[in-house]
Amino acid sequence: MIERTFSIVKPDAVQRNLQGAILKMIQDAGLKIVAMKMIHMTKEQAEGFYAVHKDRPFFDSLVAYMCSGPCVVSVLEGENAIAKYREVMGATNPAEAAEGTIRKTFALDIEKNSCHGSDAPETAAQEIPYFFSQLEIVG
Ligand code: RTP
Ligand code: MG
Repeated sequence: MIERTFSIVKPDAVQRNLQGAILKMIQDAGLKIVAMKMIHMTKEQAEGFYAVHKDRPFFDSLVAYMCSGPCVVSVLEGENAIAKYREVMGATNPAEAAEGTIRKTFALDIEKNSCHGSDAPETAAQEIPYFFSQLEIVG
């Protein structure tokens, strides 16, 4: 089944000039980039994006981090893209991430973990239009 998922190369990775290396890992896994841009999130955008976590103790820190510098947001397409990209990213905590994953290779800690990927079809369906209009996604 061909799916689309939403991806963020997070500020810690862009700040270290790793967006090319991370996008290469994504592409090497067979995922196709069908939309992409750089953004510097406002506090309101980050709060809205991570609203599901608003009652978590790490919420304020997470929002501040996501606004701390630019990100690369993209839409990825491919066979089982959602699960496949979660696999390429590795576990949230880099200490628990498998060898060869983005987070094992590049993440700094459980918060500054270099990438985001949608966790389910319903999440992807919300997250993609949060940052991209239909016109910005190529066929
Ligand atoms: P993401 O949503 O960014 O793809 O990451 P995820 O599903 O693997 O992790 P999630 O539980 O949704 O958490 C969202 C992001 O919040 C930060 N976080 N900090 N300090 C902490 O204990 C903690 N836990 C999570 C991470 O940046 C995580 O990716
Ligand atoms: Mg998540």
